[in-house]
Amino acid sequence: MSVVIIRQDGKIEEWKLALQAAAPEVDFYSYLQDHPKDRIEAAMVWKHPQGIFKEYSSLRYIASFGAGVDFLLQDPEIPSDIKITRVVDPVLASDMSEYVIAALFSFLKNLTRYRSDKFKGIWNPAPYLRISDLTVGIMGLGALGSCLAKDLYRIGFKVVGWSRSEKNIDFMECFSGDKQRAEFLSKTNALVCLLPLTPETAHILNKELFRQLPRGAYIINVARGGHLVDEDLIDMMDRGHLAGACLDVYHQEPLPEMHPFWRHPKILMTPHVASVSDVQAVVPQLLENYYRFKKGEALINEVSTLRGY
Ligand code: NDP
Ligand code: OXD
Repeated sequence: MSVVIIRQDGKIEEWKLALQAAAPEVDFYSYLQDHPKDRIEAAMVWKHPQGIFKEYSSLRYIASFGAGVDFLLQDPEIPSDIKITRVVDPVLASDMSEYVIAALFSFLKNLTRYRSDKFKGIWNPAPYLRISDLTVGIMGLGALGSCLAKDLYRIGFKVVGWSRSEKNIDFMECFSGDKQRAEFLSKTNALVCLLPLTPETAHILNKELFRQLPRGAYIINVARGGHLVDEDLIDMMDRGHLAGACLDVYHQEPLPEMHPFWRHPKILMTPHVASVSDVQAVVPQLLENYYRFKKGEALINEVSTLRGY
């Protein structure tokens, strides 16, 4: 069997070398090189060029190089019988926790504000918050959200969580479904979005939701840009209802130069780097699925195309 690697971020060679070294008997091709397209049965992919899968008539499964699969499920040209897998990895989860913890401390201690004051030569001490002042609300208690909840609890944060199905986690209060969302939000001072992007969760971070948070709440969106209504965030920060936001993901990436987020003083921004799949950590599970596929066994970390994640 031959595998094609498709990604447009200049990282194909790094992944190809690691995969080839770990499985010398398999033929791995970059989609940019000449390759026998009719023999390709598996594709390992991160944000593909639209329409590319039509070229692979023998394709049987697609592995996302990341945790998210929204870019695959949004592609109407992928036949419904193609299996799709994603990354579930403890390194990815702990990297995400570390990022969110950094963002929370930056909020508690006004670091975004002091950084911008520094460039203006302003000396302006402001009151700060403590861990005990915050309840962190996590939307999405899956592989990443549940790891974050544990890490925050260990540090001493109060944590609440919201998911689609009911959860029972001993150290935190859990809410589920649309009916319990308002109660979850009313208890949350720092909201972390770790939901998959699906038709149900698109634009979920909007004015109506922000109004249900206590005044002065902080938003951390590390899931997908499509969860957020950008103008609503700006409006609610400018009115003083929200204290600020840390954003890692955007509707369009890279974020267009003229987008108001770039210059907004209450927004801390990073370029989709909260948690990046680590080659050494992830190669074994990509190969595990390759061997399972060869043996006709069920794949691990397969997503439900019906559920959308
Ligand atoms: P999981 O699929 O493991 O978890 C998803 C969670 O969201 C589950 O708890 C699920 O509920 C919940 N959920 C899904 N739909 C709804 C809904 N309609 N209402 C309420 N809750 C819902 O995903 P991961 O934790 O692995 O990843 C989450 C997302 O993080 C990824 O999809 C990706 O977009 C993003 N990500 C971002 C990165 C970055 O660098 N910025 C890096 C890696 C991932 P239930 O438990 O009931 O199924
Ligand atoms: C992912 C991501 O989904 O990096 O893994 O966003």
